[in-house]
Amino acid sequence: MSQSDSLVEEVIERNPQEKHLSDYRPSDYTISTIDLEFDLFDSQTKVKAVSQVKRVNTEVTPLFLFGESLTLISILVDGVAYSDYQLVEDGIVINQLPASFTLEINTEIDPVANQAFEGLYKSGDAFCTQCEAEGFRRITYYLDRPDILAKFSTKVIADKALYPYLLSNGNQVDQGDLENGRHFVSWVDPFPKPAYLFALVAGDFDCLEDNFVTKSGRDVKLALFVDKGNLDKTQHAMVSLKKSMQWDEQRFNLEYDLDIYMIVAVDFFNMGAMENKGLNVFNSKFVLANSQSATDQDYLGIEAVIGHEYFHNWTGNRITCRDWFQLSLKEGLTVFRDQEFSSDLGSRSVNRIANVMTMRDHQFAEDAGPMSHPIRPESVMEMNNFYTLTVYEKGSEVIRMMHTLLGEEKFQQGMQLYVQRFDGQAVTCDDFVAAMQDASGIDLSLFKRWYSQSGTPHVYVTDHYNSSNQTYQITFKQKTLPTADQKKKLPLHIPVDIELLDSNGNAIELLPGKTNRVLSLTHTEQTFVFKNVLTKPVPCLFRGFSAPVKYQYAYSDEQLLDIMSFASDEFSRWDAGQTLFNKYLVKNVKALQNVEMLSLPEIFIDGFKSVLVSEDLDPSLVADMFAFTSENGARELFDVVDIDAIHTARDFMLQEIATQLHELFVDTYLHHNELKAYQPDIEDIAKRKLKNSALAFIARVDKKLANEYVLAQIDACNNMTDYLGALNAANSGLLDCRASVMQAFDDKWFETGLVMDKWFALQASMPSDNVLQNIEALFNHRSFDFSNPNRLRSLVGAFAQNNTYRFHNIDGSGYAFLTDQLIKLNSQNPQVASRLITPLIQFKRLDEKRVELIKVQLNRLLALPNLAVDLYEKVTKALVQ
Ligand code: B3K
Ligand code: ZN
Repeated sequence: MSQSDSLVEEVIERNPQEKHLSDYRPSDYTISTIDLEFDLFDSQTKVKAVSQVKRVNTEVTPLFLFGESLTLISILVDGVAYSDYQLVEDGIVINQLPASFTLEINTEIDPVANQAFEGLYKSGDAFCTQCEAEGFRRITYYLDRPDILAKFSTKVIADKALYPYLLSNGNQVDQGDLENGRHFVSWVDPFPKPAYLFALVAGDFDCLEDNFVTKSGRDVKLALFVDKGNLDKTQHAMVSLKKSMQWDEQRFNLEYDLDIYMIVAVDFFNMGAMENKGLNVFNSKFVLANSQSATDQDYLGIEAVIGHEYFHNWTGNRITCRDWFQLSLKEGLTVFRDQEFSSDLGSRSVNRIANVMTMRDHQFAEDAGPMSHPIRPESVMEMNNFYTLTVYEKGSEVIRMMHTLLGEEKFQQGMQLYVQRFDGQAVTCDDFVAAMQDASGIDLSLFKRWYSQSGTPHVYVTDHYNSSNQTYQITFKQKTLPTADQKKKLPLHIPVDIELLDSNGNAIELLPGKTNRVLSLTHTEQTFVFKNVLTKPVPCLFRGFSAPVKYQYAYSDEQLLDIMSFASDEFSRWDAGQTLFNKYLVKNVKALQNVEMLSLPEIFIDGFKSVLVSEDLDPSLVADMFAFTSENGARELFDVVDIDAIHTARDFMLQEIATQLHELFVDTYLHHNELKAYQPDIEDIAKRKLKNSALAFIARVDKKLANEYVLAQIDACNNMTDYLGALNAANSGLLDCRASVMQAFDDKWFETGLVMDKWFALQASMPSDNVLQNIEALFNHRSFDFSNPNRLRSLVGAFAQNNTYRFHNIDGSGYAFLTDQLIKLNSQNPQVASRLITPLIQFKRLDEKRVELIKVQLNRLLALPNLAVDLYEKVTKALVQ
């Protein structure tokens, strides 16, 4: 046993225990109402919480309430001071309580000292809260668990001049002036809710107001609060909110339920946004946009996140989770809903491709790494560590598979039944599946394994065509490899949406009037036979990515080109292009390892040439066809990951494509480079996307021409997408103008942190050996702020996550750099640290040297005397994997 191994064991022994799904017990006590009063001061905020509490059992058991970083002032039971309690490490135990009583707890908290941004904290000059998952316990002692649903009322008191707006959940019921320049506002939320949905905001804002009339005719007030001076960046968010409200009525028959819906944008926020009842708090990144400051992708991201949080009002708030292991009940479902929203409003294929890229580039790695867990995890140390791609994105894929198996109509019947049965309750994933099964009559018992089994299934496909009896036989074998958390794997219910192309590229009719069919793969091995197939067909497999699996079929280049040209599903066309690219990537990596020549055949180039010249393909799809598997995604293609060979082979292929199609890229660029008023609509977004993709390819080959184009584009452009597109080409192509255009951007935008995030991310992704020195110098940049999570993600996160080759530099400098930042962040904001560590823990298939270098860094973290549980959970799992 090495020294580092023994350190792991020692630390594991003295550290926090995991909580298990199987240990769930209903609470001994319930709380029907809680009346909160906040007297807001920077460092000494007073919180008074008065709850109506009932014991469920006859036996007198102590009441344990969670609490963290609180100063207790007093406890009263039925109005009388109470002293039979003990303060313990993570809360308070109150003894000898009656069966039903009024509990008053007075505490004091320090919002300014709260740099973890969980509980009540200050973002700039405003007070705001973040309670999910377990932040409410940093506000007062409480039964802070999602199955305790209570009616909340909140009175907020603060200085009137500094905090003219005092907001909380529900409807405003009272307000007034107090002594010493203070004032109060009172709110009542009529819907019982768990504490994680509580919110409070106090500040001075600009406010955009609007209204929405629901389909039953109720008038809802909409209010969007932003930092002063930002009103010109709120229009798109408001329009997105109204579209979300309308879409949920039309597609899911779900209507908003309060008289007011508020969104507040703050600059200091650990994630994207939070769906607090009636009072969403958003990272300003997902609210603020105008043509000058935001890219097309920002516009789309805002629409999606506004939709996501709004959709939570039903899937999350009205019906919530029984316990945190059920997180995917609300998150997987709500991601599915926001993906459908974006697809209905924009291009379905382009949205699908983006979602699948996230799965392949990141979720597959998580599922194969030390943090592997099913979408409904079975054990958790720090809940914040489970807001993962698996719970969210794979969770959404699981809902999507049910949608594929049931069809839209039955799926919607399932949703209606789910809402009818469980409105106002805290329920489980099993409850959701039962509603789907009962409403549709479709047996989902085997399907439910997706909730309890982790890992990405591999599906191996072979086929046989018998010309004498014109039958086509296709065989699927499924296998899920053991994962860090789970050794034994069972076969899953995998829907395979399939289409067969005949020798002319026409889709064969598989069901009356239909050219596709969804096969249900439920066994380890299964064969399906198609009759009356006149010639050997080309199978289009997993159309629309019908299941989150890795599949393999020995496609010839010609077959892949057929799919690229003729598949009826645009996703399949894109996917065939990816498969073709991956095939040659694997070949070239092997060639490098065997010291052989690299190559890319003519048929490959010709195939992509026809994509580029095609007049009927959506330009956005064309751009995606040229967005080839990233270095992260490529790692999934190998059992042993050779970082250098993947980088070199991939770069060779991109260079080859750029060189051989250079003139066409120039034509494409010029063709789409129109000067017109900026509109973030799908047609224009698509054109800009393809144009800027072409520009980056041009920058690989003709530096002089690219330099000209970049300067001209910056000079002429009237929007951030084109500005950034030009900057990206200058940066990735290391063009002569790079330094000057980066400096000009900095001079123009240095006061706007959100815009500078794009610049920091470009700096972090610079393909140059001195990128790390550059990044280190940027810590002193006038726009950088280490305490702001957005800045950190843009600089440190973008480097570690996207600049794969440099992050994994064999001298170990990338690993040491990231670890230095994590050590600084550990005590300040462990949640953000725990997100940034991801690329450092997914090392299992790397070469020995890199594995050793990474382990040294992980052991540095483990040796910290105050290592936060967030990091502890990941570091220990990584070291024992
Ligand atoms: N529910 C929140 C995420 C909370 C994360 C807590 N660490 C946002 C969302 O998924 O909509
Ligand atoms: Zn969510």
